Amino acid sequence: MINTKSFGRELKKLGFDFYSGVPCSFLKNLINYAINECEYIGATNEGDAVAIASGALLGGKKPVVLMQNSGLSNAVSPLTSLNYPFRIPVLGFVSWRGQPGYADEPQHELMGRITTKMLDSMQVNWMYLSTDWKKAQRQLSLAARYIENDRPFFFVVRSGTFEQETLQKQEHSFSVNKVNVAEHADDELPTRQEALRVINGWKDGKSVQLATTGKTGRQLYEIEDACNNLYMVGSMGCVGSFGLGLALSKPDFDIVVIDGDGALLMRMGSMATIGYHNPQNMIHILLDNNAHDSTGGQKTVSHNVHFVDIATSCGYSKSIYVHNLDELNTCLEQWKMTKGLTFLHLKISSSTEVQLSRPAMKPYEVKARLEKFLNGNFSGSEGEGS
Ligand SMILES: Cc1ncc(C[n+]2csc(CCOP(=O)(O)OP(=O)(O)O)c2C)c(N)n1
Repeated sequence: MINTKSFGRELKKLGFDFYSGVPCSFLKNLINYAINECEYIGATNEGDAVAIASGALLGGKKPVVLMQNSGLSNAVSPLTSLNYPFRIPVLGFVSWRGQPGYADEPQHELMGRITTKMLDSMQVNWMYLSTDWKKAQRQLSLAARYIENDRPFFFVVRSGTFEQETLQKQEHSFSVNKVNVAEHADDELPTRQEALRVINGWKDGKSVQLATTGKTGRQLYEIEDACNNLYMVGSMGCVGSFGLGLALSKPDFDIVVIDGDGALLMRMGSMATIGYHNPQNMIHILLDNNAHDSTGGQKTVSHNVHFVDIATSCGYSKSIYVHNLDELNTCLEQWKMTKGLTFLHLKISSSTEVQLSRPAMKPYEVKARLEKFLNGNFSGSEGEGS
């Protein structure tokens, strides 16, 4: 068995001190260590944990994700369509429930057989974590080298790998909503392009715009490609979690998350995590066209959902229904002055623009450019525009 504290401190020495995950009993001692001695963001879903960790990486952290192998399936979308194309390395620990030859419950049997095959298929480098301390130390150094080369690395963890680590603290604080503005007028239904132009007008040398999967990113790119933009081409639904990880790790930057109704509905659990952790420097804007516009305009059920109330009950400090572009502009102006985790819900028209170009840069080039911006290597006007 490995002494969990020594292992965690070894990880810390290598720079890994930011964790996100969903618990597994095989990993509970490492999770307890992370809660006791590091920053641990408990996610509602393993895919969101990967996205939170990925945002934190852009913010300069070396993040770790912890998950049961059942949850690896939840993480496939970001691992294949965020971490892979953007070359965002995270260090993962995935438990090995259902290890062939060992008695386990039936729901783990198949996943136990395919866990490492799934990692291989996703081109994630991995190793079984040794229970021998010296070997485990060497494995960690090797993993750190993979991470330095922008590739994720996962350890597959067997039962009984970590010695007991007792949980020292459990947080029970509350994030409380202070402003809730409900719908009280007719919607003017601007186009997505008009809404994005207003949002983009508030971009400055200290803000980052994260645009959700599909046409939102493509349209923002058309309006203005900029070093402080990130177009989330894949990993639908992950933009909020990614924004959370970035906002927490870069508190001096304003993080503007631009979401779609289909995407937000896909991973709505992330709002609970965002609301709880409540980064003051994040605004979450939902452009709601009641459709999956990017894939042909199929209806979503967003017309039946009160997002402002959901954000309110999740603990967003301010949650505001926005009826038109003037209100959107006013909200952004006020947010620039007062900050606080804010949710804006704007209904937009469902009419789709004919042809939108796609970012000419590769996702990993967009990431590298944003990292450079966040590290202050762009100056003056460069930081504000293309
Ligand atoms: C996990 C996953 N499922 C499905 C898709 C395909 N897809 C890409 S964009 C999109 C629609 C997104 O809808 P919404 O967030 O409402 O934005 P809109 O297209 O309306 O701008 C879908 C279904 C995907 N990329 N990833």
